[in-house]
Amino acid sequence: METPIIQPKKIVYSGIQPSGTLTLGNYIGALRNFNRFPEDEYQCLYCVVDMHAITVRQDPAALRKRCLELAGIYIASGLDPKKNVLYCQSHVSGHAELMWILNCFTYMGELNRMTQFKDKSAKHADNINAGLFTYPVLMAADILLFNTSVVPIGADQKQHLELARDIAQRFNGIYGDVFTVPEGRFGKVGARVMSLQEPTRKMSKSDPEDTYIALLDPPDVIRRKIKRAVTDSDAEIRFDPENKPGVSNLLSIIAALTDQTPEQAAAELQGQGYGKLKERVTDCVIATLEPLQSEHKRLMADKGYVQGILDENAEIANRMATKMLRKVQRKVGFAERGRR
Ligand code: AQP
Repeated sequence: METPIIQPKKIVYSGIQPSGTLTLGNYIGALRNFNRFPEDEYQCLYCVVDMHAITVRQDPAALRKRCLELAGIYIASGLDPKKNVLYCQSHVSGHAELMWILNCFTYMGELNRMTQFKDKSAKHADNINAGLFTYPVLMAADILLFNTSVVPIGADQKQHLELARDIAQRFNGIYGDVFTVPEGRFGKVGARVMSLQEPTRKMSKSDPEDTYIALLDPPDVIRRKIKRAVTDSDAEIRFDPENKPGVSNLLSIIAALTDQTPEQAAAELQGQGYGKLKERVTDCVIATLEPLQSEHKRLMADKGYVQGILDENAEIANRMATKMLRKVQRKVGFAERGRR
């Protein structure tokens, strides 16, 4: 009998910063897509990227607390910690070690073009640190460290992913096929959820509270924030992001949470006012978040369990990372180790 050929599983990798309370943007653009990879084909790693978070000044105690909370959100959103590798970036030193090597294969001109750097420098003019500038190289290291094939992310990270691909191809061009060149996976709807108050800007967890819906906001807060969301002065419910950004953003949220297109969501609300549109958004958001919130509450009452998951999974991630790191170190010519 012929032995069946077992294909190695493809690696899926993504991370979220514990830089604030997660928003509906993080959920729709990234988190809810993490569950969509069949386990017989994919090995998924989801990281709490605390090293990225300190590119902006953080309160240490609050950051530590948010790392655990974010791990809880991963689990509460349905990621089984026995089947997915859920871990903290700072527990795996390979991220920083690979980043240093990749820094030497990234050009200043490439980093200068990154729009997130420009946006964040404008937001944090008093702290434009080197980490903010080299953030995309750390992101490339996160991804390439595990030979990742697929990266589920929001549209705002497209440019960073392109850079990771360029770095991988550049490195492979010099040393042979070392890295898998990763592909981005973006949701069809909701890849860019916009601010409730300035719907031409993305919803961001480090912006003022009334601009975003936090995943852990109670129903009355969700209702209030959506009620105050910016729309426009004519009362037509139409999906037209250029001319009606506020209304279109609300339609996209409904569409993303009900697996419709925004046009279908608009058609269902034809002839009704913005009050009805907002009620519909509120209902969809609350129905989506309620189960996640109650599971998260349960998990946070047992922090030891969540900490245990992070510790166990960091060991797995470390083993996987070290294998790749040693390969890269050998390729660039670092000194041999353990050859006596
Ligand atoms: N508004 C959004 N719409 C769709 N996707 C989004 N993501 C973030 N905001 C939106 C996706 O969430 C994942 C994790 O992002 P992150 O927290 O690591 O960093 P970020 O993109 O910089 O997100 P924030 O909320 O704006 O964080 P802060 O304010 O801390 O910088 C990514 O896949 C991202 O695309």
